[in-house]
Amino acid sequence: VCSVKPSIATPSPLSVDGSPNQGINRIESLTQVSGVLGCQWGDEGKGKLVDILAQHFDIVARCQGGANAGHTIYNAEGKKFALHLVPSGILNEETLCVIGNGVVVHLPGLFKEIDGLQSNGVSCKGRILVSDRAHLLFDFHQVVDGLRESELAKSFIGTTKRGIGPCYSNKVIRNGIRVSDLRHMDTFPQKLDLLLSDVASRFRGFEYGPHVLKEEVEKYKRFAERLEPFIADTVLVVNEAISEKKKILVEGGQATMLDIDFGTYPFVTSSSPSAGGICTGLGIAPRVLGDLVGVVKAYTTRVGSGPFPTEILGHGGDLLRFAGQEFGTTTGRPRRCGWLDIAALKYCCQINGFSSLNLTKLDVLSDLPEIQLGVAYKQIDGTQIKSFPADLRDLEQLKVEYEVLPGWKTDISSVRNYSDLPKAARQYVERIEELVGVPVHYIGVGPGRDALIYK
Ligand code: 2SA
Ligand code: GDP
Ligand code: MG
Repeated sequence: VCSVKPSIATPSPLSVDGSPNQGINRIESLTQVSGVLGCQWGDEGKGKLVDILAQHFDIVARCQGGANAGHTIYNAEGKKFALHLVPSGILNEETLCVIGNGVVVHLPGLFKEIDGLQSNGVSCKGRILVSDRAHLLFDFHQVVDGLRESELAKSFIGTTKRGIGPCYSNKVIRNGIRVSDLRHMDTFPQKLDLLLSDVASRFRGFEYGPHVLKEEVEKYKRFAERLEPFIADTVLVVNEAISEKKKILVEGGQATMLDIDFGTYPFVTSSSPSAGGICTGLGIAPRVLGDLVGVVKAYTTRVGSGPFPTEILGHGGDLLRFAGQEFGTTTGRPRRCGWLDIAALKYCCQINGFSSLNLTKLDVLSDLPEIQLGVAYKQIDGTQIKSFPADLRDLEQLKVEYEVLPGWKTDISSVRNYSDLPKAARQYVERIEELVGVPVHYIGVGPGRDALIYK
């Protein structure tokens, strides 16, 4: 299996003969408001593409999810950063990073992330804005996340235990606490007391009393002071930037197959990582949204429970996991691995209307003698299933029809031109394009910034 040592350069603006290269054309032709979204069950490598594209955008914005996300990127010196709440544009000094209203924000986590970035020489001052409408995710949400998972016993979801579901529950039930509430410390204790009392009455093991509230309120008074310079009406900021013709890149967390509506419910996250989540999570109009790039791994991974039709169990799955270093960026959990699932990818493209795809981690398949491609779903009686099943039982019972393609058995991690890829690798990419009907414009051949082929 080929090694995955990151290389360090950023994409060169000029090709060897001095003409602008394909990469810059691809990036510069992206629309004023563009987005990068996950096509599978997360960890497709969205962070890497966002970091690369961010060099050509004024703002990078997150619109949903929270610190459940784990986006791994490398700076120009090859130093690794794992981001959770801070958008992956942060390594580009000119980029403003926006945490939109649809994000759930755990302040201790955010501050820790900012401190970590600053101690590694990344300046965050004046470069991160947090929406005054975003909901605050408290430590107790994380505790509740764990308690709910324990209650579910064998049917646990496999959440990241970062409190995401419980925080969005409070938002939807309408007793959540928002960033703007930090400006009203007179009513803040009462709101927090209601939430904590509610948890204490629901979960017997949850200890709660006046001392706990007092401590938490004191902590949040300090947090409120520290957060103040970051707080903004990001709806206004983003819309004004759009009027001023600035370029905005939206960074999706998780992915469509984990979407609360379109994913494999209930084994999903609690937000909308699909196109619709961009408008509700940032407060921008659908008509300003332009290109959406779907990020899809050359195989499939999933962390947590739930249906996974093309999963490879046993040794084959272990091989892919180690070749691709498939371990959770946030929790370190081993990711389940399987073949690329075209039926799920088509469903995802239908929902999001991608203008192009970024096929990532093609290098990871380099040692395989042959590659399987899940091309369709069939019922047990052999009839083809036309749409992605909503029903978990249908998903568990279906059969996947596979095509077998030849492997290339060559290290491709230093290839930078599409025409230099081995024929079998090009065949694999082109078969995917043909089946899905969306062009692949970017191909990842390593984790580093320059390990990208523009097609
Ligand atoms: P949650 O915590 O409520 O959002 O979990 C619900 C489901 O969503 C999945 N989920 C993820 N899947 C892949 N990657 C995620 N981020 C981390 C990463 C995950 C990690 O980048 O590696 O470190 O484990 C992510 N976040 C949520 C989760 O596994 C549940 O299936
Ligand atoms: P995200 O959540 O979609 O941003 O993805 P993660 O960062 O959680 O996981 C993707 C992992 O794959 C990270 O460790 C990346 O550094 C790495 N990665 C991204 N693209 C490539 C690629 O093309 N090849 C290889 N080998 N690794 C990649
Ligand atoms: Mg991730």
